Amino acid sequence: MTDDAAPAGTIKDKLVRTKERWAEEGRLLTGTHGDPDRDRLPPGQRLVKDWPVLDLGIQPTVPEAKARLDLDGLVETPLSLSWQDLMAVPQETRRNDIHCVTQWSRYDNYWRGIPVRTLLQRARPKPEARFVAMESHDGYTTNLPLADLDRDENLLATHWDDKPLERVHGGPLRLVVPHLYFWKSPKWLRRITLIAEDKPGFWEVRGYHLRGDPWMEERYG
Ligand SMILES: Nc1nc2c(c(=O)[nH]1)N[C@H]1C(S)=C(S)[C@@H](COP(=O)(O)O)O[C@H]1N2
Ligand SMILES: [Mo]
Repeated sequence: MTDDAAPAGTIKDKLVRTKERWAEEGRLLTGTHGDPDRDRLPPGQRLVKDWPVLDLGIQPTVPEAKARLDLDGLVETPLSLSWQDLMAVPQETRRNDIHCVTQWSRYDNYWRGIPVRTLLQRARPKPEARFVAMESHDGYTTNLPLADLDRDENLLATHWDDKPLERVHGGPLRLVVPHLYFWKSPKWLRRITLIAEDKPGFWEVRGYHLRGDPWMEERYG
């Protein structure tokens, strides 16, 4: 491993433009709603067996010595955790399906990591905190309602299939919020900031939905 969080790549401008056009055209919309109690695949999605890599093209190497996670903003106790601090938090496992807005879904992903709720309970959100803004080592940003982050199934994943999470999939630390489209699950996560008003991230300012529920087809908005 290198001793710095070195970016390895450049932004894929073509991918960004294509996805902006999809948002303008409302591509892939079926105009229906899915029922997660009845169907396993959300509307307009297609099942894959492999695990695609999807990002802006900058895949930073984040050595564990430099991996920090800050949880700040509208909290009583801001946290700034080193890798050692993070590894001292009890880990749990989850199994879930993931759904990318570019149409692929993948079933039965087996994660290990830190429950988001453990850290939220330590930081203690203030009553006026209603949204979160997140930032990653590649410069990627995305946002969520706090209620969508504060869920039992959400993990700060360090492992996938009992192996350390690969760099291309966001290792050493990524968020997994399985009930929303996968662009709401930032890889190489660096900071979570609780805020009062919603703040659109990278894809949200380019036509993508503020919340992103795949069952409601909240692709664009
Ligand atoms: N830091 C970062 N996180 C990111 C992205 C990104 O470009 N940068 N892309 C998002 C998108 S669009 C998807 S579909 C998933 C893809 O994760 P994967 O490459 O592990 O499949 O990561 C999300 N998280
Ligand atoms: Mo995506």
